[in-house]
Amino acid sequence: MILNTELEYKGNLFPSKIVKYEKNLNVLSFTAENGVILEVTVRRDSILRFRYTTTGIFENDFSYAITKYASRGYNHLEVTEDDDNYIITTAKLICNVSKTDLRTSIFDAKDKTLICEDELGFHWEESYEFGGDVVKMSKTAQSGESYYGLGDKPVDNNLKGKRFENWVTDSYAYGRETDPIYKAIPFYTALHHKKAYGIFFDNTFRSFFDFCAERRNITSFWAHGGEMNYYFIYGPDMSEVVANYTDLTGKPHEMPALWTLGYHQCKWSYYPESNVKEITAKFRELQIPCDAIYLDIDYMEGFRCFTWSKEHFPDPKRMVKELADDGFKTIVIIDPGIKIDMDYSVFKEGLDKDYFCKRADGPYMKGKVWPGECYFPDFTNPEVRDWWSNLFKELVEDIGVKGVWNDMNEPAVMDVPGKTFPNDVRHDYDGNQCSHRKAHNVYGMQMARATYQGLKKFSYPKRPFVITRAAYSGTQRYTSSWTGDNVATWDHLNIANLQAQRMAMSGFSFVGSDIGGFAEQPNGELYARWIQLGIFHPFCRTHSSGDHGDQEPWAFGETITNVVRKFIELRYQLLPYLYTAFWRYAEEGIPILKSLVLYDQQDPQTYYRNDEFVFGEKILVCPVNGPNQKGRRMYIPRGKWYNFWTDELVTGGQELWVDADLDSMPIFVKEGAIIPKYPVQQYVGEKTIDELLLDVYYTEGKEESMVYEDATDGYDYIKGRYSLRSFKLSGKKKELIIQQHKTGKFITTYKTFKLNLHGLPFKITKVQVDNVDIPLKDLKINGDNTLVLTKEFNELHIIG
Ligand code: MIG
Repeated sequence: MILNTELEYKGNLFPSKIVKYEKNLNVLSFTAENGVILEVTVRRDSILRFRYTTTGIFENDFSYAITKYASRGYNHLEVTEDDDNYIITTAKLICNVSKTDLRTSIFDAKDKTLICEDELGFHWEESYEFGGDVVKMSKTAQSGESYYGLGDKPVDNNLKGKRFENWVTDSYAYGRETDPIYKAIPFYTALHHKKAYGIFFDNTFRSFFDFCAERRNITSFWAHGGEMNYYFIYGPDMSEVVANYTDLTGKPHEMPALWTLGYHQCKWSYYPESNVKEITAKFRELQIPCDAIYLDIDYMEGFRCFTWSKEHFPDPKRMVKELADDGFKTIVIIDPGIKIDMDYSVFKEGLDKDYFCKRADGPYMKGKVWPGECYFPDFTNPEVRDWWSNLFKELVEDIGVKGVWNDMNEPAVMDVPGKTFPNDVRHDYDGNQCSHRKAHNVYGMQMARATYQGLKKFSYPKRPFVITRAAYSGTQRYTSSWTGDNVATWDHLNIANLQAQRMAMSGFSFVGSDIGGFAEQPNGELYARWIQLGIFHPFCRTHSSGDHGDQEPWAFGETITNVVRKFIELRYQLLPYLYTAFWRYAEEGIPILKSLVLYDQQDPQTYYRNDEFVFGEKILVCPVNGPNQKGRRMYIPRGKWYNFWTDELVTGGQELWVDADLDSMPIFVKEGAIIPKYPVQQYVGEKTIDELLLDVYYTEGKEESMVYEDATDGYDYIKGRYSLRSFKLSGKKKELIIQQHKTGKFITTYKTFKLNLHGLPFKITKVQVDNVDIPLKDLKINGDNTLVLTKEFNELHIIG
C-alpha cells in the first residue's frame, strides 16, 4: 500500500563513478555505480555515438533517421586508461571518458586540440508527468564558437545566443520569432578555432537546444523523454561534417528527374480545369518556362484524398494528358486527414483494416481538418505505409499525376490547443509502440515516406517526386520540401534565403520557399527580387494563398514579367550545372547551397554573413533584399570572381558595392570555373540538346569543374548509364589548357561543345586538340570569345 502520495522531487541527477568497462568490437560500455550506462559506438574514425541509460537497460535501438546505407568502419581503435580517464583513440579523434562522472572531452587526434567537452555532461530529471526522464546534455562553449544548422529555423545563420525548440508545428505566417515551426532537425554544426564538428541528437521527443543563450559559455540540449542519444561528427571541415551527417541520415535515394528542377507554378487553388488550362496556356504564350502545375485541395471531392471533384475536374486523365502534351507535369496535394464517411472507400478500408490512430484509452483520434472530422492513418506502422503507398496506383499509373505534395502532415489539426494530436495518441513506431510524444516529430516524415513508396512504385520506370511540409532528420532520403506558409514581405525574402541555406547545411538541400510569399500579396518588385533568389534554390516554385490576388509571373505588368522570364530562363540554362550539384549532393552529401561560412571557414569574416551564398561549387549569389535598390553591398569570399553580367574580375575577402537594377542581381563566377549550360527550353525535354555551352572563366592557375548528365529520368544511370565529365583547367599567360576526363556509359545527344571564353587575356593564334593543330576556321571562332569543337577531346590547348 502506498502511504505517501507525495512524490519526491530529486532535481538534476548525475552519473556516478565508473565501476565496469566492457568492449565489444566497436561498442564500448561504461557502467556507473548508480546504474547509468554510457555506450560509445565508434561508427567511423570521425563519428562517435554516445548513448546513455539511467535504468541499466537500453530500449530497442531503433531510429527513423539513421539510414541502413550509412558508411561504417574505421581505421584505428584503441582504448587505454590513466588514473582519471578511459581514453578512446581513433584515426581522427581522441575521446576521454572521466572515471568519476562519465563526462567526456574530445580532441583532434592529429594536433591534440580540444574540440568539444562536457560541462555538466549527461544528467537527467525524472518526470512524473510522463513517467520517464527529461534527458539533458550540457557542453562548455569554446572561445569564439559559432553554431549553424538546425533545419528550418527562420533566423540569422549563426545561432549563437539563441534557444530553440523542435516540435513539428503548422505555422501559418510564421516570422523570425516563431519557434518551433514545421521541421525538427536536431543537428547543428559548431565552429571554433577554424575547426568544425557536428552534433546530431537523434531523439524524436520534443527537444531543445540552447547556444549560449541561458548561460554565456554553455551549449546544451535536452528532450522531454527518450534517450540521451547523440552522434558527434568531426570535420574539421564544415562541409565534411554536413556530408557525414547526410551520409548517416541518408542522401536522396535517387536523383530527381531533371524536370523537377525546372520552374513550378502553384496557387491555392487553380480550379476548375479551365482555370488550370488558362494558366498553363499563358506560360506558353508568354514563353515563360515552366515544368509543373499544382492542384491544391479544391481538386478533390469534398477534400477527400484520392478523389476528384466531378464538377471541376470531370475527366482528370484527359486533362493530365493534355497538360503533359504541353510539357506540364501535374502535381496534386494529399493531406493525412481521411474524412469520416462510410461511403468513402479510403476511409472504409482504413477503418476495416484498423489503420487509423487511436487515443490511449481506445477511441479513434478524431480531428478536424479541411474535410471536416477526420481519422488519421498511423504512418509509423509499416503495414499502413504499404497500404497508403498502394492508394496512389490510380492517381499515378492511370491518371498520370507526376508528383505528390504532402501538406498538413505535422500533423495539423484545426481548432484544438497545440494544433496537433493530443500527447496520448498511440503509434506503432515500427513495432516500438509509443505515444504521440515520441512519434509526433516523425509523423510527417513517415507520411512522406509512404507517399514516396507509392510514387516510386507507380511512376516506375520514371523517378518519383514528392514534396513535404513536415520533416525530421532523414526525410531528405525520400522527398523535397518547402518552407511553409511565409508572408509577402521583404524580410520573408531574407528568411527564405536563410531557411534554404540552413536546410542545406542540415543535410536537406532539395528545398525552396513559396516564391513571392504565401500570405498577402507582394508588389511586382518584391516578386521579381524573390524570383531572382528562388531560381537559385534547388526547389523553385511560386505559391500563394490566392486570396490576396494573383501571383503568376505576368500578374505585375510587363516590366516585371520580363524580369521574371529572364531569370527563369537563366534557371533553365543552368540546369546541367544544378543537376551536377545535385549529383554531388546525392553522391557525397555535399550541400547544394553553401553558406559563406561553410564555403570558407578559414575566413572569420564569413561567420556572421547571411545573405550571400554559393550555389553549387562555383557561383556566388546575393539577393537584393529591399525596395528601390540599384545594387547592394555584399561580402565577396576570398579568391577572384567574375561578375556574371560584366565579366569584371573582382578580388574577394572584402565587402563591395555591386550594381543591380531590378533586371539584375549580384551573381559572380569563381575564376577558373567551367559552367555548363543548356539552351532555354519552355520545359525539360522540349528541345534535343544539340550543343553543350561551356562558359569558361580564365584564371592564371588551376581549377576543376564537373558536368554530370544522364537520361534526365529513369534508373539507367544506376547501371552506369551516366556521363560524368571532369574538366581540369589550367591557365598560363599565353595559354589555356583544358583536360577532359569522361566516365560513364551514357552518350549525350550533342556532339559538340560551344566554349564561351571569359577573361581570356590573349588573342587566340592556335588551337590544338589532342596534340593536333585545328584550323581556326573549323572552330567557328567568333572573335576571341567562342569556339565550337568536338566533345570528344582529352586535351585542349588554346594558345595566344
Ligand atoms: O490550412 O492546402 O502550407 O501551401 O496551399 C492550409 C491549402 C492548408 C497549407 C499549406 C499551403 C496550402 C494550404 N495548406
